[in-house]
Amino acid sequence: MRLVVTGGAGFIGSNFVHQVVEGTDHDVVVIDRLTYAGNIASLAGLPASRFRLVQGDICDAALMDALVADCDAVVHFAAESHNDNSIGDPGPFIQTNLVGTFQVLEAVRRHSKRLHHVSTDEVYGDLALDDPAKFTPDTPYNPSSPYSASKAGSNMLVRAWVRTYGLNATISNCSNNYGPRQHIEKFIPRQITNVLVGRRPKLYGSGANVRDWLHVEDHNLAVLAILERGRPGQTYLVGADGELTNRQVVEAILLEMGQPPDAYDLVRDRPGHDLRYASDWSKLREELGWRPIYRDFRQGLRATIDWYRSNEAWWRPQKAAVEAKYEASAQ
Ligand code: NAD
Ligand code: TDX
Repeated sequence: MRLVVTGGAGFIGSNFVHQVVEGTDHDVVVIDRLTYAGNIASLAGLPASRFRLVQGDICDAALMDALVADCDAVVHFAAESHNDNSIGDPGPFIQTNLVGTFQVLEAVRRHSKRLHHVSTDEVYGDLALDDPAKFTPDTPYNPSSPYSASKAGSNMLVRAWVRTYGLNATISNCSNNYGPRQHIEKFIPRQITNVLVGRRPKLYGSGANVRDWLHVEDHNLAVLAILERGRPGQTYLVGADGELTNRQVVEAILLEMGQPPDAYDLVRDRPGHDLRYASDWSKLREELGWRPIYRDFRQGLRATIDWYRSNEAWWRPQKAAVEAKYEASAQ
């Protein structure tokens, strides 16, 4: 297939492009606006015969139309993706995640192409720390932050285009990803690079919030399986059954990096901070045979730490500005 990959210079999208070009016969055209979160260096080394980067905005209807006309399927990763940024300035989230997804949908509708929409478990809201329940594909949306509300809205648009126009689209809602090429504003790379530059890791609130960590390559294998074999119109949840408190994650990072396990600071909590996410991903396992390959979080974390150690040029230029922004909000 010829794939258009939106947001392919970001964390998950760039890993997806490498996995597709190196592991399948599909060719890729990336459309990416190269916001602060996009990094052209994440796409280095890909063969020109299989891959092309177009710098542009998914909100640009004419550009999306031209790109979609010339492909077999669209994999839609592009988004404003950071909860903390959405609390400070929601505008770009409404623009890219809602208006941008609308333009993707309209281009796909005009040209009758296949679409896979990449979304998050955060659309379902949060669970109490001791709640045995898990999100299922039928759980009603109940988002907490401007980010997750904009993603829930984008999912709603996709569902409406499937029902009203018969669009051949699927949706995945995934748990927290970790791995190489993740922007250092995010939790795990922020703490790894803090240790590398001699700062103490920063935990929001008491550090008791829980996330279900999935390696980015496993997420992308799920996206590929759904793209190739998923049933039209369906929603698939993607998770790892790897729930950890943020405190446990920071302790693991400190241990792996040879620091005392309590060498972190507790800082101001995120307003509206979701407590815990947990997803029932049995539909993906039973229908498409997917299951995570990275079963051992500590092993995946070690490889991720090694990647940030070995790729300082990739993240170092942004470190001071990212930390200055956090400091300004006491985080
Ligand atoms: P990211 O912020 O690292 O990358 C987003 C990419 O989209 C960047 O390259 C950016 O330049 C590009 N982009 C932003 N606005 C654009 C626009 N208007 N036009 C074109 N390109 C634009 O995000 P990520 O962590 O890789 O997340 C990718 C997708 O996966 C998002 O849709 C996100 O909601 C979803 N998701 C992320 C996680 C996670 O843990 N990171 C988990 C579940 C789902
Ligand atoms: O410095 C920090 N300290 C801290 O305790 C940061 C940056 C975060 N945290 C906490 C907040 C969360 O409980 O760590 C947890 C993870 O934070 P983020 O990396 O910001 O991720 P989260 O808000 O959970 O959202 C992520 O997963 C779902 C992605 O950023 C989203 O794009 C995805 O949809």
